[in-house]
Amino acid sequence: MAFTPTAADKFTFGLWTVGWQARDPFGDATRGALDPVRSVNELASRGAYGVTFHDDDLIPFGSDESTRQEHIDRFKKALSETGMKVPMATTNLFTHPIFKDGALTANEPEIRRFAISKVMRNIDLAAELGAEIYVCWGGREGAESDAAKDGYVALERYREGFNILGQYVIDKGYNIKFAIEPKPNEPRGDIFLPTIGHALAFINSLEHPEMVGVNPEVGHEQMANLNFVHGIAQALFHKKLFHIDLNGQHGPKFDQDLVFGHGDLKSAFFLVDLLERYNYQGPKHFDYKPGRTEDDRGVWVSATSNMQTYLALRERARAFRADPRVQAAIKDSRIDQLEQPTLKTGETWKDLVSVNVDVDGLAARGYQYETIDQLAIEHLMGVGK
Ligand SMILES: [Mn+2]
Repeated sequence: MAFTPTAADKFTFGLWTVGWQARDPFGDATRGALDPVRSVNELASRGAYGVTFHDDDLIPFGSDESTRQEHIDRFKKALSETGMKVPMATTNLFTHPIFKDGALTANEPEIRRFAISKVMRNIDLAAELGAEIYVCWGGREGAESDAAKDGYVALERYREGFNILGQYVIDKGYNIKFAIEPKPNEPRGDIFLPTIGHALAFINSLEHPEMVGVNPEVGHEQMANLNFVHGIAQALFHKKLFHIDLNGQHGPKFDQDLVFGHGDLKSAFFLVDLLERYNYQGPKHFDYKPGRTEDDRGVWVSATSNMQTYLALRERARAFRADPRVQAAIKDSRIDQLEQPTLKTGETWKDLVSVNVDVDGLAARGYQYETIDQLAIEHLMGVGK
């Protein structure tokens, strides 16, 4: 494909994505460990803007102080040699068995205190590396049995955790905001803050809601059978789209983390259309997993595919919007009338007390959405003209 990613596209990848060794609940790793320095170099050479990491992706859990510093120094050297940025960082609060009952919502205070300490330590590193977004995915914050966890009290502890971390960032003077990543289930049977909507409501309960937004992931909302484009529209509407995780998923089943566009392609098309029309300026972060079937070559092919697919969809979406037939269809279907406020200037509810319209005529009208939908499909397939 003729699409060349550039730094201006702000494509970023988690170290854990290309670095996934493809261990799953039924099978061992199919690939060796990947040196984060190599990941930085490979991604830079393919046009990525930056990388992101969990603390444990870079510094193995339990490393002593000097080992920790060696890992950080090597990583920083690779960043400065390639010009790669670190716009986001996050904490691994799910792999180590200490977190098997959760981190910020673990029943035991000792574990919650350890978890917050682990987050604060990595926030220091995130700030040092220039990250402005700190993602919080609560993969283990949940339960398999409602007998095991009080869902009301768990939210109180979750809120307490975010309030402590928010105060930490304020007191340290860091230029960092948090982004909550919702997911309905997996690894827990049910995870707290399962969707974009749950997270948005929760944020309003915090001491500093302005410091917290969302990091929605394509596959996570689709696992809940929700419309990701609508979810992103609502996050934008509330000015809470601080970050985004792009990948692919085939509806409600286990978390597939496919390459972006390799799941629901039509939804991906309208997602790119929305992000571009509303001028989303944050990183376009790929949180995917190269197939377990792939070797090293397949890993890097799939990394490039994510970026190529985004750029191809952007081109298709622009062509769709520029097509005079689409513009005519928008008018013909009266789609643009949604922009007109319901009340005219100076009107109040009093003007709606007795509304006389042609009820039968309006009810009989067809919208012709089938026309614009087919135009979208034709542009998506590259046969529109
Ligand atoms: Mn996922």
